[in-house]
Amino acid sequence: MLSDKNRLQIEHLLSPSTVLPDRKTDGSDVALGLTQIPKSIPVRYFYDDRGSELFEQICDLPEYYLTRTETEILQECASAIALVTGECELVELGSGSSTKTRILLDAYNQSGYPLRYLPIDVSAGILESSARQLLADYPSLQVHALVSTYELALQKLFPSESPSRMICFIGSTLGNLTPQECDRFFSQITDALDPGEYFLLGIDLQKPKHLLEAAYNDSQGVTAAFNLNTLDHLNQRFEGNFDTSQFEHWAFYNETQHQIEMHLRSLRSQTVQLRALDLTVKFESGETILTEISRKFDLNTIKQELQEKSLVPLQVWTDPKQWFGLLLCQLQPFESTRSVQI
Ligand code: AVI
Repeated sequence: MLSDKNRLQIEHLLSPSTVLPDRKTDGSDVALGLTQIPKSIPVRYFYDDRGSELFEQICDLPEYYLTRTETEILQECASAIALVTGECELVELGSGSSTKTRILLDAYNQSGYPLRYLPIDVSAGILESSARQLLADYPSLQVHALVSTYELALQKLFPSESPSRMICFIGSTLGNLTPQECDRFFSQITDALDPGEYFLLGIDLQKPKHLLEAAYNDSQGVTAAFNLNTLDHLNQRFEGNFDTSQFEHWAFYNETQHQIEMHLRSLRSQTVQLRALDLTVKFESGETILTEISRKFDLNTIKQELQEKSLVPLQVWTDPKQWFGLLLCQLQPFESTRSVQI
């Protein structure tokens, strides 16, 4: 058996030499968002250490059904997924603490397949600690962790060392992309897979407004703290002076666009500075900053969109209330792509 040292490889794709200049860390994306009308902040600024911790807490909230429901679906279908794909390498985009992935790892383990897992996350700390925990819990697992954005990692993936590969994008993180970003993302998945390889996608489905609004306005105020933490993150990162007591969390379901929109609303007219960006931003009383969209999907529409990228949905699982969907897709070459009835 290989030692832990030989079973774990951590590769940093975000070193300054690989991504220079980095629009994503120099703050130009923040300056752009805060000087546009309406104002916005890129979604990635939720996830500093405190934000990631708050997100973990959100996943356990009674109103936030997403994590719970997807976990239940995975428990039901993980062995069927392993049966369809056979031995394969699991690539997970935005792996975080890899909690739900363990259900898949267990299923592959039980099928007796050798396991290779490639978690991809921008947070090196969480990647390394969860990888070490996984090595301890799965004695035959090999982990090749990539500290990277999805985009970069998808470009840099080597051909799979296993007979096949499955890229997993679960948790409905797809919902945080605009339709244009989503279209580009699916193309990147297509480019990263070889024909016959797999894509596992978890998505939150459309449902009544009151259920959605409760999930993003929880009674304990964790989502509000998560949203407001973005301002603390910007303060710390760009020498800012946002006063979080002068902003409030505001989230609602836009039924036309089928998306939750999360904002921060200014409680008075005020001026904020971000010294490291040489930026002064004026807010009217009641003015809002868009911090996130969380799109809610229709299964037939998303299946069509996947199919258009040659990602053929083989099987779809939902919970009994049809709140959440998990789609197992297979990349087919363009020539042989046919419309399939599911
Ligand atoms: C990460 N993402 C799928 C979450 C969502 O539901 O869109 C982020 C989140 N925002 C507020 N609560 C959770």
